[in-house]
Amino acid sequence: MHSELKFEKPVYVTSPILPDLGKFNDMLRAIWASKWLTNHGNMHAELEKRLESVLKVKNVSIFNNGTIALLTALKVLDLPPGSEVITTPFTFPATPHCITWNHLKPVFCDISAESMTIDADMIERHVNSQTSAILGVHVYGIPCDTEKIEMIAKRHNLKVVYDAAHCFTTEINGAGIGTCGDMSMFSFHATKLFHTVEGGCLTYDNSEYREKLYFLRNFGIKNEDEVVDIGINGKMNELQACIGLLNLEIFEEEKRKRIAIRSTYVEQLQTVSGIRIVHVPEGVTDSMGYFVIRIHEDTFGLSRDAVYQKLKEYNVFSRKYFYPLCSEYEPYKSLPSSSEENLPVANRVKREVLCLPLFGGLGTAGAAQICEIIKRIRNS
Ligand code: T4K
Repeated sequence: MHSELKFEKPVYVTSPILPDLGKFNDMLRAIWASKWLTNHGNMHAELEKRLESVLKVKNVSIFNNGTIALLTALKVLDLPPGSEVITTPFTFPATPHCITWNHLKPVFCDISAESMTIDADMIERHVNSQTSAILGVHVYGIPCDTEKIEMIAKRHNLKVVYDAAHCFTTEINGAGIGTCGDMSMFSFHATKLFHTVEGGCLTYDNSEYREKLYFLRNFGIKNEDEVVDIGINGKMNELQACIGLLNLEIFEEEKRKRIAIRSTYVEQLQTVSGIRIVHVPEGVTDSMGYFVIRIHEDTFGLSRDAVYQKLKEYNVFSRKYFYPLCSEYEPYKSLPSSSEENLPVANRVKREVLCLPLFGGLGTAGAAQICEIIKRIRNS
């Protein structure tokens, strides 16, 4: 232990941006005056409109969190109850849970060793007469093989939904990632680059979904006399929409700081043998949500878990997103598709990945200090 390298205060994997309190107060005054606190208010409408251009998509429907948004996406697509949805085990629990809450069955497909997203070449071996959709996750903002997935979907008449929780402002060759598939979900949780404390949205090309989602988000209420669907309460309140509007003004500055921090990490870690830095592919803009390394135990000399533990001694709290795999969770572990033989790549990758702190306040000096700690850990 090199105590001179220990951080005074805990350094977490992320730290949220926060708008100027004075500006927030000004907006709160407007909300106080209107006494309109939730149920599709002005701030809500304004945020939805602004996000359409920021995300470069045709339609945005915002929700009170990403999970409810994803739940509603699968609902609006009207998939046959009990049908199967092919998805990845290398994700946050929300992804398979949304499938299950919709009375659909998750079928886990292995991931690609390089992108760590669902392996498009493996999807078709899981397709059968019960399959209704594919739910891919652009993990850490690395896009799934959207072209191949859409070809498979066309061939078998399947819907495609993307969990783009990590993808705020990710673009593929200049196009918003939210234009892919039938629908995409973005998370605006406090731990994301852009946030509304809790929140999320759906993006989609087909404008027919807009009205349906509007009803589904509000209990299925069409008007005072009619309830037309089995909806949920998925509305974002005005205070959170207000935080969102203000955070839209500052997230780019945060992104620039993160780009500088990322450069420091890359510069200092790329020559450390046993560490592989995860990059987005060419043509893709990095959403700067995560800085991920993959640790090769034999070459590095220590396991990922050992590095994770040792970093804690220095007050650095990295995260093992996504370990364990969703297929190992109690409700899913007995599914046939959860077997280790079906998921060899995911079972390897889950032991390699480590998300290092990435947030503007860390500064490049903080990142350099973390790199130094990692190098010392390796050589100790
Ligand atoms: N799909 C995917 C692929 C996702 O990754 C997620 C969410 C979803 C769907 C669901 O979207 P939402 O329904 O959440 O919108 C965190 C987030 O809570 C979660 O939103 C996110 N993914 C996941 C990757 O990360 P935890 O359990 O790691 O959170 P927690 O509380 O340990 O926070 C991580 C660190 O962030 C803390 O150590 C400190 C820092 N932090 C956290 C909070 C909440 C702060 O500094 N301030 C804060 O307010 O899940």
